[in-house]
Amino acid sequence: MKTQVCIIGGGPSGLMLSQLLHLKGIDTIVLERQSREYVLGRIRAGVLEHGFAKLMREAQCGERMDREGEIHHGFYIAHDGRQDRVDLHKYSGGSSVVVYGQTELTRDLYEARDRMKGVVIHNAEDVQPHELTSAAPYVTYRQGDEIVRIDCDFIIGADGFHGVSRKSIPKTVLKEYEKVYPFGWLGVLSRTRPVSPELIYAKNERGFALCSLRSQVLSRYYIQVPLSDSVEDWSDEAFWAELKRRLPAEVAQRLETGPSIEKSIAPLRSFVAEPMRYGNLFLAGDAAHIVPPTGARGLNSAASDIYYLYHAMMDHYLRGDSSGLDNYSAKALARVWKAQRFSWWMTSLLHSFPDSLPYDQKLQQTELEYLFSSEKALGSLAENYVGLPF
Ligand code: RFL
Ligand code: PHB
Repeated sequence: MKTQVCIIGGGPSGLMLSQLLHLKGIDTIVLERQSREYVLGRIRAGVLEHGFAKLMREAQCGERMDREGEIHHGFYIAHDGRQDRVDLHKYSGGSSVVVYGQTELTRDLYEARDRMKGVVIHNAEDVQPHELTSAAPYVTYRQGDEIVRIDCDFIIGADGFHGVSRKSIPKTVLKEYEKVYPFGWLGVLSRTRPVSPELIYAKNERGFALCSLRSQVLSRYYIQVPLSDSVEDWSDEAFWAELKRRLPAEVAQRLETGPSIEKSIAPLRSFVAEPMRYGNLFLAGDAAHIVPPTGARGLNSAASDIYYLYHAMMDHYLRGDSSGLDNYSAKALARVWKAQRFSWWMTSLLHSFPDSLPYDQKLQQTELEYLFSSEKALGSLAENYVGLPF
């Protein structure tokens, strides 16, 4: 087979780039290791910044998001027996975020790819990029007993944190920066009415908790748990009881509980790989960088990578200008590190750290007091949460 751009990974990054390039007449093939049902079964992001929403519209995939997604102008931080609201609209100069699940957005992208007869190959096993520094790179994969070869101009590694693309860059070239947190988030999805119309991030000495939602009938809740815990350790009853303990009493009182329809633990990690280009391989999204979910930045950092790559590919194919491809890594990393900083800050602010000193706890408390006493500090939080410009 032959294509212009071979994309490894059929998550939001890979599908979005494929769709955008297709609309500009640039040919792509997407290789996804899992089945479509498996990809759509993963429950991940819920909060999208406007930059991401804009890209969905540009990809002609924004119709359902605009109809069913909720615009949120603020969220709450519960701490020290109080609930303070962060007015995103006021402090970010009129911006907001969209609450729309990653599952739904991925479904919309798959539907658009189908509608336009885009090639997305599922259950592609042993995907391997080759000849990355040559002018004729190619990708191989196995389907049953058959090895298939795809010749292309460029390979995009959009295969998430555990993918093969980043690993195919020589260790002498790649520098990895990593911080692993000593806890994870246990998440529960339930068909219950959300406890609050806006998200509540709760700091509690028992650990962090988050009340989020997917719609007015679908709630998403998280609690911080030690890394040694597994999903089997947490019955639904135990989860709801612990969540209630970490929320302000009046919120806990009105919390509607019900059976979980999904329950999983995500370990918290920060990670960046540099550079994001090696020869004709370009990394995008979680393949190159991971943030702890506290600042809702993961998918949104992927969006800026895709935006830069999309424009760089257009310049290359439609105008013969490759400067965007040459500058991609530096440009993408500049924004990636700002998302890293913000996610680290919000994680440090709201979680309980097992080895923290009384001194650290005092600083955490002071940071929160400062935040809600300073319009400038709130402005900084708001501009990062709604998304820095691409
Ligand atoms: P994905 O979604 O991991 O997709 C990569 C795809 O590549 C496939 N793959 C391979 N395909 C072929 N060959 C191989 N060798 C392959 N290896 C892997 C995988 O099957 C998969 O389909 O990466 P992508 O597209 O870059 O998207 C990134 C986002 O998924 C991620 O950043 C967000 O989910 C992070 N995140 C959040 N981001 C936000 O912006 N807002 C949020 O509110 C938010 N909440 C979250 C989150 C992530 C979470 N978890 C579980 C880590 C909440 C949670 C709990
Ligand atoms: C979610 O709804 O899954 C969600 C929302 C906000 C976050 C992280 C996850 O910061």
